[in-house]
Amino acid sequence: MLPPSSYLYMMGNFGLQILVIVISFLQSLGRITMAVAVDVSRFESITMAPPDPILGVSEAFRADTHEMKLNLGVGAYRTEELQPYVLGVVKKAENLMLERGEFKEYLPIEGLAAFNKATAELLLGADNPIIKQQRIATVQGLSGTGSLRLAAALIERYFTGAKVLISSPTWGNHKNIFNDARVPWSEYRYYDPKTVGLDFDGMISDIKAAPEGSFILLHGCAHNPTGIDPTPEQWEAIADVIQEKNHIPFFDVAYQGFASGSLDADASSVRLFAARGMELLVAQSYSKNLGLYAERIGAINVVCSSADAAARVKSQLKRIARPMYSNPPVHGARIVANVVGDPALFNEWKEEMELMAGRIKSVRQKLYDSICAKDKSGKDWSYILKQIGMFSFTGLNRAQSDNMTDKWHVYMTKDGRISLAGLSAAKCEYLADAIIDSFYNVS
Ligand code: PGU
Repeated sequence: MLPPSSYLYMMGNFGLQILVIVISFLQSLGRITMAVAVDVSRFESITMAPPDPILGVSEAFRADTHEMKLNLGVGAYRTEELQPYVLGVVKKAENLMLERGEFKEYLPIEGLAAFNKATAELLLGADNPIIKQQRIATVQGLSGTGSLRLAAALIERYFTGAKVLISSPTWGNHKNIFNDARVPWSEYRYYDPKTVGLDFDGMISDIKAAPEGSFILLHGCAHNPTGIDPTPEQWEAIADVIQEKNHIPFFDVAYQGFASGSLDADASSVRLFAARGMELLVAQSYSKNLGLYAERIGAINVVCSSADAAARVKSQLKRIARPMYSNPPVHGARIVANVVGDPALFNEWKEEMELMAGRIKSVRQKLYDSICAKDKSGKDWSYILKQIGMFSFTGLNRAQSDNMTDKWHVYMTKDGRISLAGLSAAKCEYLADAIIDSFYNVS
């Protein structure tokens, strides 16, 4: 038998025309569908992305069925029963919203006015002259991450080529944010493994050595992942060198209230810089302190030297936000505005925050006591107590952290960070055993 193409050849041009007419006729009757076989995906060149170093830990935890498993990966507050916690004031604020029958129409691009007012006041203090002088541009963002991303886009657009200096180490997503925004970054020394403390001299000299006009990313309080913050005197010296070098401070405030239990004390670093008349950027998040993780509520604030500059900066932040996500969600913004704007709810929030911060401090103490009681080697574990906020930077290396997960079912990030917010008093002894085993038996 000849191949079909030979018959077509033999039919000649005329035969081909007849064939085309017949196919067209059958197609018009719907009898023939022309299918193109797809056996190679158009997305073939896309490789599998690695799991996220922090959020990927929760996925692995969920897949583990061991009864002693413990999720100390993500920085999310849990109760003593290790259950997620919705704050009482959040429930009250949500009830208020239902009673008022509030609408769901679009917010303006810059977000809810009452939220923007409340968040700037919470950051700087309600009676700060900067607010009265309208020198602050505040735009509601998609929580801390989205707010940082807006600021990164502003830097890329108006300070092209300027570098952002980030601490070594830092929250893992900082690098992704600046990479995706095409903002060059480099690191300044921060953590000293020898003292398990701050490498203050290294930090100062790296900030000094950066090209003039760089952005210096600082953790407002409760440094993530180390839990090590500069002292008030060290903050002054950091401000000195930043001013000297004409750098622009860029604060990431994701834990206001969680470091000390006090909202004002935890904002003191930002306020110190602002009081010097410096221009600065501040990204805020309400994920931790109000437990609004999934509501994605936060803000980007730019403190400027004049009201006029602040108005222009705000207009450009809005211009950046519009094609990214158009305008932000309203629910979390109303919760924050209701809580901060109502004196009774505001006080209740402070009490709940003290409670959360207190529970973390007490498991920190219990973990330290348990380790000291079990470890007879004389090793100094006191850094666990000195660190503040949600995390403890254990100093465990990658192999030791793997042992924590593979042998003990303790899920944590591979940099040796554990979230004490996910630890209960009941599990401290177990965690102490896991840490001691990993520290001494894995190199
Ligand atoms: N900045 C710092 C220093 C943070 O630790 C976090 C959250 C954020 C910003 C962003 O928080 P938003 O949720 O966008 O408001 N870090 C947590 C949460 C998990 C994550 O990586 O997003 C953590 O466990 O480090």
